[in-house]
Amino acid sequence: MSQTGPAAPSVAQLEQVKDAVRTLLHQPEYDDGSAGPVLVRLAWHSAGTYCAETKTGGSNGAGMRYEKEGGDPANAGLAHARAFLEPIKEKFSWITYADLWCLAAVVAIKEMGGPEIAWQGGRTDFTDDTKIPPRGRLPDAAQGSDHLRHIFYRMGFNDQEIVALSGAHNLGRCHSDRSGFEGKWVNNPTRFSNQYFKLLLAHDWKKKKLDNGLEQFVYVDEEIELEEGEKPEELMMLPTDMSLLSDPAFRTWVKRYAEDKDLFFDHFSKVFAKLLELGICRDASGNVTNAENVEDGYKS
Ligand code: DDH
Repeated sequence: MSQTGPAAPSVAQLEQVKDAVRTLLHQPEYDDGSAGPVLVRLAWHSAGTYCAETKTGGSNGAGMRYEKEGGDPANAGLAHARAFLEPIKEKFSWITYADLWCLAAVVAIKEMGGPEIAWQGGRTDFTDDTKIPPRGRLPDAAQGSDHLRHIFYRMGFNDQEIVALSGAHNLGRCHSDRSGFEGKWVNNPTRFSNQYFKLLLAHDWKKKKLDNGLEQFVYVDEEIELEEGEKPEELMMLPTDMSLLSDPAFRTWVKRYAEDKDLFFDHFSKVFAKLLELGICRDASGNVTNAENVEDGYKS
């Protein structure tokens, strides 16, 4: 391992980047007014390619800058998140894309009312696409619990962690021009909470076939008082979300998180930190030992 890398950024330098992310989150013209949800998805998809057995994929490298990963249909729409962050990368060129993507998600979650998440830097960026893992490692929303276990066990997560991670669907929405699914999971999709679990349990979700042939689950609140001309808002769940209800081991955690917001926040904080570290090896002082260009990695 090289000790020749630049010094790790100071707390003050990191604070400047975090401040810039906080400012950027406010996007009145975009979706529900916040860049937060799509930034969280960017970090998750950058890390979620990890395979514990082959030790490939993970949050190092920022491979989505290359067509091989960025052009994967599973990553449709994440160009918006990368574009949001580009001016920050330009201004603070010392931070790598791989670190910035993960840090932005941590800042976004906190700003949207979520828990504090431990974050460590040191990821480096690939300089070509040769280390990008094959496509097909991210979950397919049309499938069920066997698929979820196949995908998330490969990354090294257990059943409890799968459910906790899925709670990120408190945030954001599905876009018909990205995944093909449509709508949001909760009424306020820019506020981090355990509402997703509460709604999963509370409602009688009905299957709905979309014009593109995809099936999702929906619920319309008939009780809600509407202004004249207002249409009742439809909330949605993906087939994978519904499998958290039908699978007994997953359901136990759905119930616990619906009942106990603090427990969910605590578990989410831990599991999201673990997600962001997938594929990163560190020595005792926290230096990354397997970065693409170790010489360029920070030393503490
Ligand atoms: Fe997700 N997710 N996700 N998701 N996800 C989508 C949106 C968002 C699946 C499918 C979809 C996680 C797990 C799963 C977020 C965070 C996380 C969309 C819609 C689909 C489809 C995309 C679009 O049309 O724009 C599936 C399947 C799984 C699973 O199998 C468990 C996890 C683990 C996270 C996480 O962050 C820990 C977020 C945030 C969004 C909203 C994005 C946006 O633009 O808004």
